[in-house]
Amino acid sequence: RMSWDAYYNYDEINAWLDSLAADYPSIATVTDVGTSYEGRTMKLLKLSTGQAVHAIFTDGGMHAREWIAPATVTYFIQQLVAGDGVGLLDDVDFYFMPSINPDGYAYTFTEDRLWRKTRSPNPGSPCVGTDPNRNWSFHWMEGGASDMPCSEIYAGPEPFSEVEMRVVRDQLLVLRPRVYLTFHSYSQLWMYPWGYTTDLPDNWEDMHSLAIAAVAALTAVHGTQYEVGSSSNTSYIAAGGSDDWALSVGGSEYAYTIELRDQGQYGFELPENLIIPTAEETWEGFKLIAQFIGHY
Ligand code: 0X9
Ligand code: ZN
Repeated sequence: RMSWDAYYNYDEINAWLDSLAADYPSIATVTDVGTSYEGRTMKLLKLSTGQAVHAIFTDGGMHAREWIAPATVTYFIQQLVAGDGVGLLDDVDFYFMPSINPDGYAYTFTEDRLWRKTRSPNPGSPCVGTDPNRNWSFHWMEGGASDMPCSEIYAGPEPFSEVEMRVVRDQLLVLRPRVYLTFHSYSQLWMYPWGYTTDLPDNWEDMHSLAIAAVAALTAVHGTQYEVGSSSNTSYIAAGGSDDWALSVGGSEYAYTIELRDQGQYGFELPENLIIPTAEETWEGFKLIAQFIGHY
């Protein structure tokens, strides 16, 4: 029903998630876990055989215009239910939320293709929206974030002001996944914390070496090059990101922000014929992480 030769809107993604629970009842469970500011239902998909010890939580679409992220995350889901995971589901429970900024994502289909933020109004300002990846509480507003509502990196009036990020946070607090993956675009970067400082986390070497292995698997598919490093060292300081929160407050052992294709030729407007090449190479990196977690 989804074909990955086109981008799908929010309602289509939600309908597809529901269809998985019906088509694969022995492994797929879909739960409504919240409602966006404008009233859209947010769904969590769990893929599990009931045997696994470890969990990987994967989200996409935090930034509305980064369409390749939900497309890639839904491709992972398709591969897993279609059996390309070969044994992966026995070792790892997978949790997916492919499009965690529903109002922003919908807005990019109807009003403004390059919208980034949420769609909640800012009292006293004509500008709408908060940057969801500046809105998490760990070292909130300490760098690379703005307190001005018209900014593209507006952190919000307080941590977790955005209901959509509270919904994701609350799932992470319950599930406490060993691995947290958040898919963005673009730049071809496989990044780990911290974003709020150029200091490195205690276990950065483990995160670094696993990322190197994932990128090697990715690159082997089509030759696409990725850079690996902490987000502040590979790109810029930005506090209030979900990855920093997941590694610290959320208790995940591995937290990655992956910036998918490309390197700026098309940027956020990656053509539909590049969805499959992007998704299939990233799937190899994703699988490597899952296999590692399943065995160690
Ligand atoms: O700035 C961001 O939120 C991410 N880049 S994007 O172009 N997709 O907007 C990078 C976030 C990296 N992680 C942290 N800074 N914590
Ligand atoms: Zn982003």
